[in-house]
Amino acid sequence: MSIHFNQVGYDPELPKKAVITGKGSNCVILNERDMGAWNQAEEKIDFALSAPAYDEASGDTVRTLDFSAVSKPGRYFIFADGDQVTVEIKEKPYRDLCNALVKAFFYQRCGCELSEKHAGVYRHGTCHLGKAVLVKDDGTVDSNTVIECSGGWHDAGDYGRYTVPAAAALGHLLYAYEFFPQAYKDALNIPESGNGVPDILNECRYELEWMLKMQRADGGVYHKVATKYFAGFIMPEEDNDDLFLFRVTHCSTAGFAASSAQASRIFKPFDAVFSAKLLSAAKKAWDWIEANPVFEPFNNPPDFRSGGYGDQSCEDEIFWAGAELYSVTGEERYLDAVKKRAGNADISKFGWRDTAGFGALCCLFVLKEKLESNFFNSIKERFLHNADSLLALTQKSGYGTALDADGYIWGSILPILNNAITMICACLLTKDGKYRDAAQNQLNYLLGMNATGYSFVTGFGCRAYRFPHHRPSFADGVDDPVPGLVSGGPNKQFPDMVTKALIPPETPPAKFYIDYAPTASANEIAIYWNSPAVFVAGYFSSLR
Ligand code: 9MR
Ligand code: ZN
Repeated sequence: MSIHFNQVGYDPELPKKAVITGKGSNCVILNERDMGAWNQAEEKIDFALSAPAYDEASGDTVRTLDFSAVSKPGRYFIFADGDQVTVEIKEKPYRDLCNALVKAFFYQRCGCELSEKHAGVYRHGTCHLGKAVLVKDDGTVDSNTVIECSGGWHDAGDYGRYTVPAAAALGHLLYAYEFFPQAYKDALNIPESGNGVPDILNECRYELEWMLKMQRADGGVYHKVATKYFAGFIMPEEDNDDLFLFRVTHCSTAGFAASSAQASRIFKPFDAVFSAKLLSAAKKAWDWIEANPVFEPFNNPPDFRSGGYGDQSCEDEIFWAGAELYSVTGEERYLDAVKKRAGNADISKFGWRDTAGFGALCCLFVLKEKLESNFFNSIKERFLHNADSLLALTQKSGYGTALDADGYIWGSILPILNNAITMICACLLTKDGKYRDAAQNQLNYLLGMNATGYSFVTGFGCRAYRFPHHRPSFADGVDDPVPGLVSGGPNKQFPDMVTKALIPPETPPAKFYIDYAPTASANEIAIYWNSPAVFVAGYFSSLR
């Protein structure tokens, strides 16, 4: 395999790139229509490749094929170096992808049945309805605190439900909707479809209703609900172990304040009552943070094994929450908190640990008219400066990937898509197409233009990965995995034992990947890897 390309397709009017790892210096592109009549081909068929370049992250020597000149919709064969692939140029190439990336959240729903009507062969029974009992940091149980907290999405390939990553996933989804509403329809065949609310918001509401249950009367928000150990590779309805609730943390509370305030703004035109409920919950969470200023990092109690999601600071969540709350209430105290933290905030990060990027989006796009110009401009300048550094990173990479060789961590798809978001927003701010083009390379990466040659979305692409570390996909007896799930991708930094045993240690970082379900460290899926993909695919779907 030497042609690495976007297996889902190319938009007729956007740049078209593929990466070739073989030896030749040119290639042939032929429209399917012209097969058998080479010499009468309507379009140019010979394409020169770029000069060879060494790509550090993969160890590959690569040449870039730029076939932007081909713009007629159709199926084309690319021949290079003895390899042959079929690429598609078509209108709205990312529409189905974008829908599936959103629908994937429906498949992650917990606490309800997924009926055949909505889930087809991926249907499953009701799961995780039991009440959860609070476990203290020392591992003992507080039997006086037992709550009903069913609902929400399973976090990832496991069945835990964690509020910290939930806030980040909601941040991506809600901004995706707010920036590109035209990309999201009310017809994904989920139970709420047709209710007049776009399904991306219906899906967010499912998570928000659960998060509201995770809030204590004093405003604090519990960190997570999970079983003591990760379940075996069984269907969710078969996972009947006891559920535990984990204490209120600063990051879960501040992250909840941020995403519920943001949601209250976005839901207002659809459902004023729900919007008001979210706002009052967000304010209460904020007040809890103010009343509890001493940060206490979270660690799993001894012998408890679900996702940790521990963080060393919640200043970035407070920065984000302050911005969202200011946007809804106009109260100066929230703005003061934003200003106080802006200088130290890493404003181009949109992940479960670092969330200040969402606060920056609020400042740059939502609060634009409300902020003093000095403050606004300083954030804008820093944001664009970061985007320029990412642009430089993509130019250094043979695959055009916005990630350094040492950036292939657990869930490397997150920084890659995260960086695409920064570049997309830089394009929205400046109208400079160079950011859009560099962001497009990250979408191409997701869909196969990467060193592994896999498309990292199940069901999308001729070489889509097939064996996610995802319990339902493994246990449901269906050959194909649940569609629309994004893999975490290559991870050399922190390989699990299975990956270590199977991949030779000298393998370069961008290839430290195997499409094999047991490898949690490289082939798991997670809600906050799908959600940035929803943003990026939504942007590229909404361009024309
Ligand atoms: O996404 C998380 C990643 O940043 C961490 O390095 C990794 C190891 O702690 O955990 C990842 O999150 C997992 C979570 O702990 C449990 N559910 C599955 C998540 C994705 O692998
Ligand atoms: Zn469940």
